[in-house]
Amino acid sequence: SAARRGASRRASFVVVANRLPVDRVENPDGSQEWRTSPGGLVTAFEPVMRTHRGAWVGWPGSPDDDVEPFVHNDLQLEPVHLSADDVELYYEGFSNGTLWPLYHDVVAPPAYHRDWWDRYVTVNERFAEAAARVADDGGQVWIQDYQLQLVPQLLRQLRPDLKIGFFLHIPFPPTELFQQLPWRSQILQGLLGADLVGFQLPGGAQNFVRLVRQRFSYETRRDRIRTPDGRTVVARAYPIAIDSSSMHDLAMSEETAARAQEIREDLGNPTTIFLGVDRLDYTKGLPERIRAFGELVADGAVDPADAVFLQVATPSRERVEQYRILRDDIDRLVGRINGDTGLLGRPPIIYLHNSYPREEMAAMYRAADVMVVTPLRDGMNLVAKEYVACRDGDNGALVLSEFTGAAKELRQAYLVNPHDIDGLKSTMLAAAGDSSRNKARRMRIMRRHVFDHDIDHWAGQFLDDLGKLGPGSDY
Ligand code: ADQ
Repeated sequence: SAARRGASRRASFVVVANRLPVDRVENPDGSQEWRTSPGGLVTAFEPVMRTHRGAWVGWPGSPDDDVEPFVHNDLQLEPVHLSADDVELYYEGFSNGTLWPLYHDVVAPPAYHRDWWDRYVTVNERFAEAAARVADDGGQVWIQDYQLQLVPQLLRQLRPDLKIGFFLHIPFPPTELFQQLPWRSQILQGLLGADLVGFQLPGGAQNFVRLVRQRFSYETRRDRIRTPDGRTVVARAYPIAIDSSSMHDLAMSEETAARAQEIREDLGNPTTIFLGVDRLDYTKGLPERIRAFGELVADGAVDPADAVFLQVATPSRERVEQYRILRDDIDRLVGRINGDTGLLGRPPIIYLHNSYPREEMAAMYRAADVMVVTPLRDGMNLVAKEYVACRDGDNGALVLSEFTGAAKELRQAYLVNPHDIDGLKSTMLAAAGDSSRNKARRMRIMRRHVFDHDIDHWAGQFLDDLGKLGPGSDY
């Protein structure tokens, strides 16, 4: 069968990520098939996967599910099995209950449990073994994100011939916070197994190098670390990007234009549509943003007959306690504001707790006059870049938190401190009320940046650098 053939093939380029880039979908007749998941990573790797023989190692997405290796759209998929216990301890526990809040500046308290950590080690070993099986001699392996920080070292022990890259999608925290972690040395050693460790921002790379110097006294020079076994590890920033032109083309289609018009009408043709789009996560600053907008309406600074806030939130990590509490808080807050200040048929906040296809997202971006992106901490934030890519001409305005990676690139956004409710209020008003000339000037510069630095550029930079490092190089 195709699955068997897939299993015997070794690949010269391997991506290792918590999730495979496919979802299992059920057809109306009850049969099942795999469909490529929406999202940037698959598209980012597509050009590389086409020129190399590519494989992807990851979890298929449901616990206790035995899936054989298979080939999907020319990409070889290597499923890693996770039991219900693994999901609870490694994924919901250590990854999302310990690392996620710790790495996001402890905006929620991280929990430290030894059984979570033990399972994180076991599952990382499983991913490393799968990658070691599938990678061809001297191949390149690119490991993704905070769930798999031990894989670089584990894989190097199994396969010293490989070039190993790692990219962290979330912030790497200040050294003082990282030091809280009872397993700090193990995590640093895990990452040091890579030849190239990529971060969203130079600050993250610097934090990592400083920690390695402090804890292990390894020799470091700028972005390079010498390990005792004589290797060089490079730590550098690669700000992640989007597929800007395909996002733009989608937004400019006739269908999307018509749908954007329909959305405006459904919202009662207000003068100003404010839009928020986030995964429902406590790092995204949703309550602060909603409270600020509610106050603007209560103050009379914003007239609900004339303006609306559309907040779209994707359901996320719903089995983790902190996420359930957040969801209830937001439900209550939105209900309170709409109840107190809404007019008949004109609630000031429209809140949708749902996930939408790319076409619908593009139409919302196109319909929005002010995009409000105000996380308390965010590695990059792709929503900000997607909004800019969806502009038709130089209209629209982006309100952007200083504490996102994107704020380092999109300097012409209306930057804001998301903890400052008065600042949020005045910045949202300023963005909505600015002259079209000012808005156009800002948007033009941001558009140029988003188109010049797209996802191909991102993957290309990382893989070019990785190609120069590792076994056999004299870098
Ligand atoms: P996330 O925390 O998930 O990503 P973000 O970068 O904003 O955050 O990406 C979210 C993606 O989901 C966007 O592409 C967006 O369009 C989509 N999305 C959001 N809500 C949606 C909805 N209701 N329906 C459909 N799609 C929706 C992590 C890090 C970020 C980093 C990325 C990539 O936390 O900081 O930018 O990885 O590295």
